[in-house]
Amino acid sequence: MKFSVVVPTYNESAGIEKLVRRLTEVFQSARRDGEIVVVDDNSPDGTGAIVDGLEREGLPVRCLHRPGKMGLSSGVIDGWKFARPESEIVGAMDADFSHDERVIPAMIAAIATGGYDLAIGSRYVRGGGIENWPWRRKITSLVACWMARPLTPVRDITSGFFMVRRSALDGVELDPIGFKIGLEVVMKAKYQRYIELPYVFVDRVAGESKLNSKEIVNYLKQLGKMYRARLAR
Ligand SMILES: Nc1nc2c(ncn2[C@@H]2O[C@H](COP(=O)(O)OP(=O)(O)OP(=O)(O)O)[C@@H](O)[C@H]2O)c(=O)[nH]1
Ligand SMILES: [Mg+2]
Repeated sequence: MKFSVVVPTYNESAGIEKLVRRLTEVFQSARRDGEIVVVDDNSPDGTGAIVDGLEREGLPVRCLHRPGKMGLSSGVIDGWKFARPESEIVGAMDADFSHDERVIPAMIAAIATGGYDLAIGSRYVRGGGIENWPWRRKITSLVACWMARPLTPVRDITSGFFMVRRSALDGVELDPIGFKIGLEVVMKAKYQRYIELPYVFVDRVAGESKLNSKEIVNYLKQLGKMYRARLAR
């Protein structure tokens, strides 16, 4: 099964080339036909031009250029539309090496042959974890996940690292609010079985964080909408 991984970027020039090369190696050694779709929001640091150069070099990557900073979730959604039509699996990961690309073959196998429709990279199942985050961020993350527990049994609901059978998204309207596209997919996609596969999250090694208090408010708004929809039903 072919797949496309969407990597949204804003000012990720410090790491994007290394990430694309690493992903290419992972795809090759797992003998999987994967495409990398970078969605760049006209990063002032030239991330998009670097990706165009890698595409010209023949690496399995294409860049969707958007005119300005339009948000992580909307980037992932646009990237899925831009992904080659042959890809039956689509997914998302961050550009800052927080998400372990070596888990991707297991995610693809879970969907292609394991009978799952959704594979989520998870910090909160056995074998998963977080390295070098300050305790304050760890607690914020745990509270964020805990707040969604009445809605879903998924443990790492704020994970931005996952793969999904593309057909599960057909006709599904995803709200591009904020950072948590994974929550939208878990709550709205049409899937039967999901699996959480462990990985160890490492804090970004290069570039600057784009997570700010506005995104925390967006997450609360997003959850609020979902609780209201649940109550209405
Ligand atoms: N295209 C696009 N990408 C974005 C935008 N905001 C964030 N990103 C990307 O989304 C990914 C996640 O952003 P991060 O800044 O790493 O957010 P985080 O992981 O919650 O926080 P840190 O790891 O502490 O930086 C990265 O690849 C960013 O470059 C945006 O507005 N547009
Ligand atoms: Mg990050």
